[in-house]
Amino acid sequence: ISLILSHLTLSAFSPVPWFPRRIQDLDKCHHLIIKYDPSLDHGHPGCSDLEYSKRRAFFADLALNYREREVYRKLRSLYPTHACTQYLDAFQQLEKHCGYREDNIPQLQDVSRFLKERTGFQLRPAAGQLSARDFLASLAFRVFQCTQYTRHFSSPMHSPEPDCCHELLGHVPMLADKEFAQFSQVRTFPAGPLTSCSGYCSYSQLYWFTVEFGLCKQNGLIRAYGAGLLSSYGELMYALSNKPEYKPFDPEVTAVHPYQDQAFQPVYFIAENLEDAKVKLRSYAMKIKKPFALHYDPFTSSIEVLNTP
Ligand code: NLE
Ligand code: FE2
Repeated sequence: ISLILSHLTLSAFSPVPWFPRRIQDLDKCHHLIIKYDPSLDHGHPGCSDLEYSKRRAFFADLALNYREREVYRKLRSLYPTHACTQYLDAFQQLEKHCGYREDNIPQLQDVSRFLKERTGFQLRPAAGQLSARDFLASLAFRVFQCTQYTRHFSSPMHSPEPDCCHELLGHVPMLADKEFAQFSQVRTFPAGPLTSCSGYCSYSQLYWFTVEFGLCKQNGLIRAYGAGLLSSYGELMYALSNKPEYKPFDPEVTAVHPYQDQAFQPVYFIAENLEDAKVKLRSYAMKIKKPFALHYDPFTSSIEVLNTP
């Protein structure tokens, strides 16, 4: 009904009502007739069969999620002008070797194998959005915890929470870059999540304004390297539109800048380049007093505590 109404409203202003003109427009032709749905039609033979209804709902979800290709297609068209070169290089590799395609959602295990070979990062399925502490602690082991569900189909261009589009299109390509992988690992950040609350809090903010929403300069232009931007068509365009406020990336300032995760960011921090951001973070980390030092042993994948009192 809503589709018919919106067509009628539109046709009051324009002589030609909306109808699908390109095959991709069929993503918008998804309105259902539900009068024979088993949950509503009491004469339906499967009306009281819960298993049957569940199975139908499962397939209905699959059909609706078929629209995810819209997220991929739109973002991909923006990357050449909005994403940093590290991202573009890795994305090309992922399309070549890892099943990144409009009509395919790659398997976590295949992507994890790909990353492991390049930067030692591994993906691990998470049941949902994790606490900042658990999520950040995983990075110390070069393990990236990934959500498995997809965003609601009614809002493909922005999601306030992570979903598999965000992990696969936002984070994975950047994690395939050696330098960025180092940057993401907890050891390069101040104090690390395990040492003290103040260290932990500033770590969240630094992570948020770099790994999630960071911008950097490249050949005199501003480009995105933050995953929250690279997985949101709406915010990626907004972030490079000159409408938001921009500040130079400076760990001292960024670490105390409040952040919100409800809507587009009002402020973005611009790094001179990724190398510079890493160097600045390191020297900021050196200045923070830590009650003990940590050492990560890559051979045993374990963290050792050094110099305990
Ligand atoms: N806003 C991002 C997106 O739409 O993909 C997700 C951000 C998660 C921190
Ligand atoms: Fe994220």
